[in-house]
Amino acid sequence: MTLQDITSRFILPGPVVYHEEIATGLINTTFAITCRSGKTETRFILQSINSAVFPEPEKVMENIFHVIGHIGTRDSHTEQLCLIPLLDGRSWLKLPDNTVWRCYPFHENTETFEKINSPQLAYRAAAAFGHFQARLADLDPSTLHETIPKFHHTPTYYAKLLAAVEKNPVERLAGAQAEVDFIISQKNLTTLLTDAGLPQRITHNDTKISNILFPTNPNLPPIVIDLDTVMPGLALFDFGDLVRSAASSAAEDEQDLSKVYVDENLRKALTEGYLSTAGDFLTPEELKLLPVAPKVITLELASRFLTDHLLGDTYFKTKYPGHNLVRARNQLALLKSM
Ligand code: GN1
Ligand code: MG
Repeated sequence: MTLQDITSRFILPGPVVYHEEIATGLINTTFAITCRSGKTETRFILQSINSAVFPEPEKVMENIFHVIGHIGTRDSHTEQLCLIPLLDGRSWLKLPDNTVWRCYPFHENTETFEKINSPQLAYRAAAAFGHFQARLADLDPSTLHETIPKFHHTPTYYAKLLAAVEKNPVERLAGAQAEVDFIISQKNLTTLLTDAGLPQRITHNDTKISNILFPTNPNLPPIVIDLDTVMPGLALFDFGDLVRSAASSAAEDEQDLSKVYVDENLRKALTEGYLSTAGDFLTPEELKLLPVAPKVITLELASRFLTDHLLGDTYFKTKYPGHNLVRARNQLALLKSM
């Protein structure tokens, strides 16, 4: 099936005259497509869901549809989040091979960042993620599917790393032993969030800084994107992952580890921004564990990248050999600075 066959199923303003791949995400395949109608050109995001990562992609779409609908009843800014319907009235296209495609409006005049260095942007991003959680606080978490079981269950990732070490299927262990040993030395961190009896909420679960669109007009609120992992979770997973990605002084795959450390000004701004919108619903137990959450999630990501390296790079997209090992080392450098 060609891209043209796929786009012809959606209600778009005209034929697609141009497309380009956006290769920043680590999981899905994403295109920016341009449709022409008369003299007007309009861009859209067309994306297929990685069914190796999300074995039931339609459940991902049901979650997104449900969450967008719920937010729509509470917030007038719903143009921020919407799905372009298909000609048959559905909201996503399922192909016989289990591939699912969806189409979103392209938000023009916005920017994304792999890293930021502005406390103002950090504050705004964190407030947007907190606001996202707040708007879903009255939706029963059990109404959403757990599309990737135990997605932020850090002890499970720790166990998966040990299994990969044991198996060493592509014989990369020797080059990664120091990183494995360091993660093992941090085992006590793995259970701090999951075993604390914190309340289940609906969370975003992928709050990295590149999943926020910043309008170039600073008076407009940032837009939370990539709702694929919206599902039941802990509020602190989102906060921890946000600090992990947005308070880092360098991109997630910076190789010069002397450049990788947590920027305390950014961390402070993220904490204040998050509490400005989430402070009202967080429990005292959640507030108590807030400072440690970034460490747990950074260790989790280091474990995930290292496991994928040891298993031969089957999960995260890589751009060069050893990319996942670079990411793991980067995350461990970040962890050590926290
Ligand atoms: C993946 O697809 P993307 O790039 O938004 C991953 C996240 C990781 C992130 C690390 C479904 O997110 O959990 O934190 O890479 N998503 C999934 O960059 O595994
Ligand atoms: Mg994602």
